[in-house]
Amino acid sequence: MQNDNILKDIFSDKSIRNKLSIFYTFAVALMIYQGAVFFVIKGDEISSKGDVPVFDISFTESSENFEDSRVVGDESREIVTYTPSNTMHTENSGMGMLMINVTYQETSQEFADPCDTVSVDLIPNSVLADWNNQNNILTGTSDDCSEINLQLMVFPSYNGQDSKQMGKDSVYWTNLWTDHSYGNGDFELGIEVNVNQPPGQLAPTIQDSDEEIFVTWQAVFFSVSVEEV
Ligand SMILES: [Ca+2]
Ligand SMILES: [Ca+2]
Repeated sequence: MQNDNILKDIFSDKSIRNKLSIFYTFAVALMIYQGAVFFVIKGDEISSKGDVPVFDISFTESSENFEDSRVVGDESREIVTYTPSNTMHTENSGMGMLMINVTYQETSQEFADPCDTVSVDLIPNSVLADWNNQNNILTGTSDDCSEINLQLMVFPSYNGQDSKQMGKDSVYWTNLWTDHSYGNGDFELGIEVNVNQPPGQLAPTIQDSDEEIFVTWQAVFFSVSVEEV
């Protein structure tokens, strides 16, 4: 009877045998797939659990320039001020640094009148800045009509250099480089003039008595960009 050996009958039936081989092929393929999923996808997941995120931090700079001038009398001191605009503060992440360029010529039009002696100093005040940074140049002097350049580091630790940072999240790094309080206020520059008279000056009516000093303030602002690598 056929009932005596059902398995034998099944395997002797060609169509059933084909169906079974398709089933086994599928089963083997499924096992290979599952193994691949575990070793490739799960494996990656497992190894990345211990990884620390890395962020690219970069800065885009923009500047605001403000030009001013002042006639300063002999042996006098004048103070000129500059207030970075609110627009620059709100449109950027922070103010990085302040640069000041001072120029002058001898304007008396007297023959052979030598350049005067000009001294300038950026006055440390209540405006938040990195006033003690070793890269600051807060004073300068000139007696040959050469320009004077001062600089103040404003946002602590800002140097404009892109960097990679590990750990935390993008909000943390963005907040670290976002602060509108630095450089927010009135910067004050003191200007002193000591005139140098033309040689052999005898007539008191044509003495050199002052000088016009030109000041260009440049506030360098930056916007921070944080991207996970
Ligand atoms: Ca002079
Ligand atoms: Ca002069």
